[in-house]
Amino acid sequence: MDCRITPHLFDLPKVSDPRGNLSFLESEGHVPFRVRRAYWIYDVPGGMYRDGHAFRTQQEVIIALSGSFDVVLNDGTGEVRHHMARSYYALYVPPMTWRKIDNFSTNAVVLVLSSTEYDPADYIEDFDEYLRLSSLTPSITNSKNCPSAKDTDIKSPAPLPTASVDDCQIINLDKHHHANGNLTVVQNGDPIPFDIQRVYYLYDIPGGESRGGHAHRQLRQLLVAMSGSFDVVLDDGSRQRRVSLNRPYQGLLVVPGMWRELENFSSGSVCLCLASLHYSEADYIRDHDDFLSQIQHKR
Ligand code: T46
Repeated sequence: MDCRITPHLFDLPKVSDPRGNLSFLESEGHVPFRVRRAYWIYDVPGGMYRDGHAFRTQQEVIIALSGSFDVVLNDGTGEVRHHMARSYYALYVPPMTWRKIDNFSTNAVVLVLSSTEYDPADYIEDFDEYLRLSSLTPSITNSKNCPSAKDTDIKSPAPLPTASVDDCQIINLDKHHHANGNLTVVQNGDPIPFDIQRVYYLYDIPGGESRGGHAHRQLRQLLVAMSGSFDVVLDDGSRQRRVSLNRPYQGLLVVPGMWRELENFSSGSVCLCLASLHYSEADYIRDHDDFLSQIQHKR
């Protein structure tokens, strides 16, 4: 694991699968800080740019979920351009780094994981001011940046809670309109009722594919169609409900104790999941009969 405090690209896990590929990042694991906020930029007209700025304290990790764009860093000695075009690598950007994003392809989607909640006072919008402040800022040691083990990891299976398909809600997320692309943000606890411990996404999905038949014992998730569309079929053991997702500013909150299948993926779709726990196979029930018998046992 690379813990440098300098900006750097790093590889993400890529689980290759004929049903579509999957990559994931864990807070204070692959992401070398505690994730407090995730936001995504989409509907950017091809060729457009987002203005440059630096953050006083915010660290971030930037990923191309779809399409491509360039992240351009400038510490005052010249520009360093990172072309972001693959969903299985990410760019770490430390605080006090001037960065802009440009050269958006059509249908590009940027995912940013941030170490801070939104705070306009953290922005430095003027490049000369940035240069002045960065000359005064002492260099940061890398030790506090290194990942540590999380006590949210599941060690042994928890009992399966009972839930209703009606407990899974559609959450309409804010859409910040901008001529250079729209932006949607989710912070820990707002509007999701959990902290983001893990982010994973499904991509390169052949049109018409299905995946995901299982239930979780404790995991809470927000599923978002970052691109394209798909259906989520929820099953609480008594009733089924089908929810179609097709907007990057709409999420489906899936509660524990719910069997779910993802179906009817459109070509080019990308499914983002913000998850309340690190990955643990102990949290899965992957056999439907086993799920039904555990649910019926409780009713
Ligand atoms: C869900 C649906 C919608 C990891 O190592 N870390 C992770 O964070 C994830 C999500 C997966 N993996 C490994 C475990 C498997 O070896 O990636 C492989 C594929 O995962 P899985 O078979 O669980 O993929 P899906 O599409 O059936 O389910 C996934 C999520 O696991 C699940 O939580 O709700 O997407």
